[in-house]
Amino acid sequence: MEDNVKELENQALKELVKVNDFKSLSEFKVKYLGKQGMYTALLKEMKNIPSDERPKFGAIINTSRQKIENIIYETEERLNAQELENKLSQQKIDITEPAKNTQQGQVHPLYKVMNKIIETCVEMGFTVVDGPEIETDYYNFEALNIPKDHPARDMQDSFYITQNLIMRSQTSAMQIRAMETMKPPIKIISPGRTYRADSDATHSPVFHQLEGLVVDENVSMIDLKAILTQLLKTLFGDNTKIRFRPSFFPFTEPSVEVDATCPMCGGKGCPRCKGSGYMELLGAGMVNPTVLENCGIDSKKYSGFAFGFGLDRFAIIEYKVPSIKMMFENDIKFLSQIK
Ligand code: FA5
Repeated sequence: MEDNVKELENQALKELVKVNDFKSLSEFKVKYLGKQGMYTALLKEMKNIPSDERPKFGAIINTSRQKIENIIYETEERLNAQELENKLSQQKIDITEPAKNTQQGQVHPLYKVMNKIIETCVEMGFTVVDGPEIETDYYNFEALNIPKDHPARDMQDSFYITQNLIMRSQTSAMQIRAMETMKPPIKIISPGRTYRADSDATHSPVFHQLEGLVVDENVSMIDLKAILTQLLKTLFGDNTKIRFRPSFFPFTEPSVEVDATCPMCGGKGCPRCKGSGYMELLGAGMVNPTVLENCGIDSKKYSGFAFGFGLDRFAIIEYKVPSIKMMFENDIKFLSQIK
């Protein structure tokens, strides 16, 4: 019996060495270990030997069977590795094949301009602060010296949510929030979305402003002009003409409006600039002492200036775009032309 086991084992080992694919391995398993297999047949023969010798022979058969099972496992590993190697050698990567065209996104022109202004301001020492787009009447108007029923409210046709809540019509609301929470010296900018019931080639119901505020001792109109001139020259280059015009805002005194050469006619005068050769870019002025006091800042000790850019106007000047609406239409053909 012992010899039979040894003989079967040798025969199995000889065959197993020759197994070179999964099909023959599976056939081998059936032939030797299956229900009708040769090891099972050997076990069945145990009934012919004396019962006291059966445990000994049972152990011999099981040890041999275990040996074959281990080699089957190793053969499986070998075949898997072989299969992987074949796959890898057949799959050749052609690194000279041109890549598929994928559409690459880019920063919206408006945000390019906004980022450029922010970078320039940060280099000039300004800190960026953010504020809510839905404002209370107090921050958007009252604290800025525009009480209810004041005619100055007509300058900005605003969207009200409730009697007291408004889609902010100007980032100037952030002047108040900054002065309430910071102590002078204050030097901040606050970019963001603003809303007004306005619509033509240079006005959009949703647009973007960037507010600037400087409060310290001895701040004067000279500082305002110097900072804004430097900022605009950095943004548009030295050839762009800048014009300061006297104006009125209830929260600044004196106030100015600042214009730059019209991008469409280069200053000659055209329908877009209504013949003036200039396009209005921002409002500015010395912070009204009443506003400083509204925020708990001693107006005898401190003074300040503020400015509010229309960022969309900047963008259409920078990229010579005929209508502000094109900035909001999400026309990929148009947007992808602006690099
Ligand atoms: C203001 O909004 C003041 N808060 C600016 C200011 C800040 C003055 C600080 C003094 C001190 P004004 O209404 O002029 O001002 O708007 C400022 C700029 O926003 C305009 O010059 C223009 O460039 C832009 N703007 C105004 N309305 C629109 C609109 N509907 N669409 C696009 N841009 C607009």
